[in-house]
Amino acid sequence: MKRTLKVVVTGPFGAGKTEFIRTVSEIDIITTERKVTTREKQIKSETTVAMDFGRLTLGRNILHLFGTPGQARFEFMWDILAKEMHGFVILVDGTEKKSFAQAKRLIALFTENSEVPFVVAANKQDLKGALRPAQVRKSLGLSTKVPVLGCVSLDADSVKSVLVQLTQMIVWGT
Ligand SMILES: Nc1nc2c(ncn2[C@@H]2O[C@H](COP(=O)(O)OP(=O)(O)OP(=O)(O)O)[C@@H](O)[C@H]2O)c(=O)[nH]1
Ligand SMILES: [Mg+2]
Repeated sequence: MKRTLKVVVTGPFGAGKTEFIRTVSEIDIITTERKVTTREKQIKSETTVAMDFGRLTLGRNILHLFGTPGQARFEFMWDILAKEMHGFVILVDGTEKKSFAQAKRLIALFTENSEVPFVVAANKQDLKGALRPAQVRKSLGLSTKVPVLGCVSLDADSVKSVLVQLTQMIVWGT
C-alpha cells in the first residue's frame, strides 16, 4: 500500500529550495514567487513568499514536498508548514558561507519543535568554490549523526538521492 509522507524543504534565502522541488516534482509545482522588494533584489529577482508544493513517488512512498520561504520576514510560515511533517531537508548554498548563520538558526528552530529525521544538503556543488559536505558539517557544527550530502538542485538524480536518504530515515528510523 502507498503511503504519503510530508517532507519540508527549508534553508536560507536563495539556497535553491524552489529549484530542488521543481527538478523532481511529477506535477507542475505550485509556487508563490513574487518580486523581491528588499535589498536582496540585487541577488535574485523573485523569492518564495508562502510556500512551494510538489510531489515525488519513491517506491511505495509518495512524498509531498513543501518548500518554505527563505526570507526571515516570512518566517511565520515555517511553523505552519512544519505541522505534522515526517522529515525535513535543510538546504544550504555551499558558495554562501554568510548564509550559514541563518541555516544554524533554522536547524535550531526546526529541531526544537519536532523530533522527526532531517538531512542537510550542501547545494550548488556544481559551482566553483562550493564548500564540500564535510566542510559544511564543520561550519554548522553538526554531529556525525546528521547526514550531510552534496547536492545540485538542477539535477534530478542528485535531488532524488537526498530524498531517498531522508525517506529511509523516516521509514526505518535509521
Ligand atoms: N548552479 C546552481 N544553481 C542553483 C542550484 N540550485 C539553485 N540554483 C539557482 O539559485 C537561484 C536560487 O534558487 P531558488 O530555488 O529560487 O532558491 P530558494 O531557496 O527557493 O530561494 P528563496 O525562496 O528566495 O529563499 C536560482 O537562480 C537557481 O536556479 C544548483 O545546485 N546549482
Ligand atoms: Mg524559493
